[in-house]
Amino acid sequence: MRQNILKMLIDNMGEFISGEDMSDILGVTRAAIWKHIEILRQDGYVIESVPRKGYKLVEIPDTIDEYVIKGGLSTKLLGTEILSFDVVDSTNAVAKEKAIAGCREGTIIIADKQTGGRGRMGRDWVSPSGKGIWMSIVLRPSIVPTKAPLITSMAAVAVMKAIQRVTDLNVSIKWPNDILIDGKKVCGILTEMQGDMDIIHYVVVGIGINVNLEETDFPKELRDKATSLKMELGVNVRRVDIIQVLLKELEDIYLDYINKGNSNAIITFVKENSATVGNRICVIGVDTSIEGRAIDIDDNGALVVKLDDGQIRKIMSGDVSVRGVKGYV
Ligand code: BT5
Repeated sequence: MRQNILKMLIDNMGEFISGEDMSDILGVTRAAIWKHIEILRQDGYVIESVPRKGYKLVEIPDTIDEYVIKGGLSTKLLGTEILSFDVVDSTNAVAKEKAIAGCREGTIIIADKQTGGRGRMGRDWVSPSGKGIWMSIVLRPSIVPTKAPLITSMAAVAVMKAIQRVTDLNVSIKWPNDILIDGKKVCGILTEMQGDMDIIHYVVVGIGINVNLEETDFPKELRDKATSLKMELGVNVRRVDIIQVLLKELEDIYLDYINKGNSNAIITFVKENSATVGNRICVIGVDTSIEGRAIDIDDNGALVVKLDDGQIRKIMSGDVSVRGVKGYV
């Protein structure tokens, strides 16, 4: 019921709706409406009430909460189920448990803080409370595992579009899983997959976005490599706004690909906004490392590199350093 009341308030944000209309439409007493409004106020919603006019939603809190996120969400698949936590070890770890237990596609695990946030190859991911988006999405795409890198690209495109739409900041994608502002990392994506040779059982897409972190939230060794939206803009950004736009963007891109099987739009976008393609790079893989020029991204989302001796290599994953003014960064 609270979700329905909230939806009505959000749909009419800034305007009054009478308690009588709400109780007629929702089929509950005006006293019940009032009780739910009180609880919403305790949760941080600013709701004005004026006799004979009704209730007016003035401000939505920026809490990581299922009700708040669902409040303005216009997706059909992503976020139908949202599990929100104050603290977890890693949202990817929780998402994997849920995926194995059979949760539905599109389930979101999101936390205000992670105590064991992870990057690739077990690296740490800084995830303090109240300042970032630490979120994992469970997908069950019917695609072959070789296409899995595309899922990371889809997430990168969605993050980039959401940041641009909400903040107007200039962002770029560093293949395969970083979003940069002015060469500094503002978002990392950790895609983990479970499947057989020819079928994917589930994919967990973990997205970490530094929204309102301050320089002092990062350990010293990261301060010249990492940034946040707030550090770039000088003002706080609402996490919930980014989450809602991001989920809608990702859903549109994902469903379009699943329905049509065509990755052109995704790849073109990644290439056009790439901090990698066209540059001299160094890729450190699990057991090899190569240097050359990144020349393309193929249909599966793999990076195409031209080595100095003219050989062409396709890289599915790895750590890429892009040659910049300070050497490779
Ligand atoms: C990544 O790994 O960039 C993937 C990060 C994914 C984080 C999300 S948060 C939600 C979900 N749950 C999880 O547990 N993880 C996912 P990688 O490319 O390996 O980069 C990791 C490196 O980035 C670290 O070794 C640091 O150098 C740097 N780093 C750590 N925390 C950072 C932060 N908050 N912002 C920018 N850089 C960071």
